[in-house]
Parts: sequence; C-alpha cells; structure tokens
Amino acid sequence: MTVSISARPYEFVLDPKKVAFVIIDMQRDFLEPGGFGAALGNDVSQLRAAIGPIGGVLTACRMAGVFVIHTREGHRPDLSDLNGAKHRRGRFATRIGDAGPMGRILVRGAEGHDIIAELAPAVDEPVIDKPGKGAFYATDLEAILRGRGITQLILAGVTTEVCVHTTLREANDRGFECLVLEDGTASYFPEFHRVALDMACAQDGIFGWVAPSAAVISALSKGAE
Ligand code: C5J
Repeated sequence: MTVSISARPYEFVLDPKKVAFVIIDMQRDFLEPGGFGAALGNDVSQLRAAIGPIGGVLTACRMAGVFVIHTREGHRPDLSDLNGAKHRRGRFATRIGDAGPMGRILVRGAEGHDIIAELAPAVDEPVIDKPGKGAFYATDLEAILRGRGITQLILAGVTTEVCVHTTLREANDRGFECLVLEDGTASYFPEFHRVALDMACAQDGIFGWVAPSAAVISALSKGAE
C-alpha cells in the first residue's frame, strides 16, 4: 500500500516496501565539540536541531518496517583512501588524521567517527563508511539498495549542502526518487540549509522532494495501519 506525503513541489507517493531511510553522517565529528566540524571553525550546536526530527522518523521507520541505512564520512587509519586534494583543503590547524579530543579527526575507529548516541544504528541497519561526500562514491550502497529492490530514498543528516546534497544528486542520477527531510537536515550555515532545500525541489522537483518530518511520520503511521 502506498501513502501520500504532502511535500514540495508536489505530493510524494511513498511505497513503504520500496523506500529506504538514509541517515547521513550524524557523527560526533560533525555534531560535537572537538571534531572535524569544530576544527573547521564551525558552531557545531547548529546541527543539533536535526536530531529530534531524525529520531522521530527513525522510530516511525522501524515501526513500519522501512529499511534504514546510516552513513559515516571517514578514512582508513593509514589514510590511503584520503586524496591529497581533500587533505589539503581547509587550511585549518587540525586536519583529517590529526589527533583531537575524540581521537584522530575523521578516521574510522576513532570516537569522533561514531554516530551520535541518540541515533545509534540497530544491529540490522547497515552502516556505510564513505571516504567522500556522496554516499554512493566508493561504497556498496547502490548494491545494497538494488539488492533489496529499493527505488525511493528519504534523505536526512548533515550537512544539507554538502554530504546530503551530494548524495541526493548521486541518487537522482541513479534513478532513485528522493525526498529530503526539511527539519531532519542541518547546516552550519542556516542560509545554505534553506537554499539547498530550495534547490533540491526547484524546477518542479529537479532533484526530488522536500517535506517536514511530521508529514513523513504521519504517512508512515498510515502505511503501517
Ligand atoms: C562535510 C558532510 N560537510 N557530512 N561533510 O564535510 O557534510
């Protein structure tokens, strides 16, 4: 049974059996002091507004049996998957791979690389470790989605204009129908967040749809009835 979600630019018809909820990079490195986001000079508290809405949709997805996937941005401890261009960018004092209060910055296995406790993955929810901004680049995400017959994605996480948008564009070109959670995404720059959401659904949905978490939760609860 499909359910209709009130969204921009027009309603999104969701099929709970063919949709995946993809939660992007809700990691301590981006959301907590001392991580990658803070090392770049950002006010990390800006991102916390997305936690509640994501948590609400996560609970609704789990109750409705919707497939959930988490991603983490980070690199191998030997940094062999970190290209020089990414390593050099930013010119900040503490760089990827350097020691920080939560372990090495953006390195797999460090405390900062963990997903925040509030949104901890369940045992049956795959966690995709990605070296890039997009979740499809150099990962097995597409194989996992295709293997389960997934054709629609609900995208949430941080940051709206970087990893969420890159993943949205990658997914769009691969033929997935994407809905971005308006209040379940966040940026260190509120203006970028607003404009990134507008861009996602501009021109009658050039990359997809945008909707608030409440609309998704309400639709999922109907789908589960
Ligand atoms: C960034 C991300 N902003 N997850 N990563 O570097 O958006």
